[in-house]
Amino acid sequence: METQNIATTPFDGQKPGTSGLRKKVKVFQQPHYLENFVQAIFDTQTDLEGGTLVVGGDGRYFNRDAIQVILRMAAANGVSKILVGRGGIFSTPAVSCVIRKYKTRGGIVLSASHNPGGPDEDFGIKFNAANGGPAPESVTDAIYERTRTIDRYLTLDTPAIDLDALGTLKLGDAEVDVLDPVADYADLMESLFDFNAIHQLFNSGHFSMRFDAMHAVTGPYAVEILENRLGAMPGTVMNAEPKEDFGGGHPDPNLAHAKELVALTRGQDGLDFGAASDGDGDRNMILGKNFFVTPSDSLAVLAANAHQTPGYATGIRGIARSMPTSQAANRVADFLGVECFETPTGWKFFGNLLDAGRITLCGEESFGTGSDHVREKDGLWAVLFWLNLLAVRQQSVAEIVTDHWRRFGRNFYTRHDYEGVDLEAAEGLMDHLRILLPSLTGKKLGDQTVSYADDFAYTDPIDGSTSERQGIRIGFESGARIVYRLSGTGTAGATLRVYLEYFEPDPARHQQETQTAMQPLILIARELAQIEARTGRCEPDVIT
Ligand code: G16
Repeated sequence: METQNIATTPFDGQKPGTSGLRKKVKVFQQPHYLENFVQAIFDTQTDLEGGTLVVGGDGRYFNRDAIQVILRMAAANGVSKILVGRGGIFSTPAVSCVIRKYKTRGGIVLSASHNPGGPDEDFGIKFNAANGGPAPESVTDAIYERTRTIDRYLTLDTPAIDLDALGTLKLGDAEVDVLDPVADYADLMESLFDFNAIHQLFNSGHFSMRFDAMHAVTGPYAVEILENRLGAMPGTVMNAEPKEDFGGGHPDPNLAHAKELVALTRGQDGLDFGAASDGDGDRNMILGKNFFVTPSDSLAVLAANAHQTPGYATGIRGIARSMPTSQAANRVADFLGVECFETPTGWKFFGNLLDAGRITLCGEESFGTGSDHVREKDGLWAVLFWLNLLAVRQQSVAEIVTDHWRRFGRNFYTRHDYEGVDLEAAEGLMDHLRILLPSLTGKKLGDQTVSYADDFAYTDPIDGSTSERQGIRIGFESGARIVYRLSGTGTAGATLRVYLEYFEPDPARHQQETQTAMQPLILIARELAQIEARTGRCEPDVIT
């Protein structure tokens, strides 16, 4: 079959953000737009020629079309074998699992994660390296540079191939293996957690739970693992059927977007356990009866209890958290006598530490938790970890977390998001803070004294690469912190994120309501950044 060499010209703005290239579907549907980016991957990742590539996505609108384009281009660019999930489906952690299990040279993941899907909504694409993790900045920068000069792409003139039947097909000189997207991932989960103990918990007659797949990719994974393998009641997985538009919802597992699930955990008859995952299955939210576990606390609790699960029975080597994530994990690391790293936002920054064996667990405030079992954050993994702890500790979610606070103190934590803010106004706000930074140390703001103020910069301890301007940090003598960042995953205007944290050692004060307890710090943060004056917003759109 003859390779077609198609002439093209560059598009502006194909620079990957926090997690790949995310744009509106309509942007991706422009002739040559997707092709240019994909060709830039093949032109820069020359190892892929003659190797195996994994391709899959979260099933959102445009997933199927994009996969056909990528398969043809992969074959035309000399990839010898392509592993693709049935129906074009793979969750993000499953792609990572499959890359590692079959030792492929990388993977292409199609997802805009927790962003809504549909013809007028979002789409995304990212490249994962041979370690199974998101490409580091050196690679995404190279891909971006290539998109700026691209003048042709390679493809084949073939009809769409059938992705709905398992088996091996020929595409040009390449072989396409259509795989069960769930099996390898489910086996990996079974190797890490005590499935017998969880099975007994499910059959004890005194445990109720729901997992909300939010009509996104984890539906089939959760049904297989929770209902088929672990014996949870049919229907335990709600919104289990993946839909191209996520049923019109916003597949972001947080208190604002998983309302139906949250309501089921409330009240006297509330569920004992509720959990949810996002569009592509890498995020998680953990709820107990009338209880929300912040992602920062979740990381700290998992780290403190990891030895109680089979996969981590020998202990953990170290922990990493993204900079805006609370410092609760640091306290556990100190107690365990292991290292704790503070990295910029973005899962890609954990890759080197995981590969070098410096850390076992890592997590982010943005509902992401994971370990060295793959190189992506992993929603169902976190859910199974919690279920394993509930089963062996025979305690409720609230008991486990409040016990944790008693042992380590509580890091009160909240994030306030101002979405769809005018880009110039948001950048002006950040510049204003940058100008203030040198004058802040020693200054009193409200009842807090600033102990440091900087624009976070990170030097990777493994390869020495540096990343600057990763968010404004203002630390106070009390241990409290305010962090300001602009999101790198949005597709419209800017999203200002304000992360707030303060430490409370006294158990008598651990039960306060978070927003009330944090009000003084919230006011300091708003005033310092002149949020209302600069953005016109007096309240955040989303509070988590
Ligand atoms: C992505 C990244 C995460 C990051 C999150 C939020 O998550 O993989 O590492 O924490 O975005 O980023 P931002 O604050 O820049 O919007 P996901 O689930 O969208 O892939």
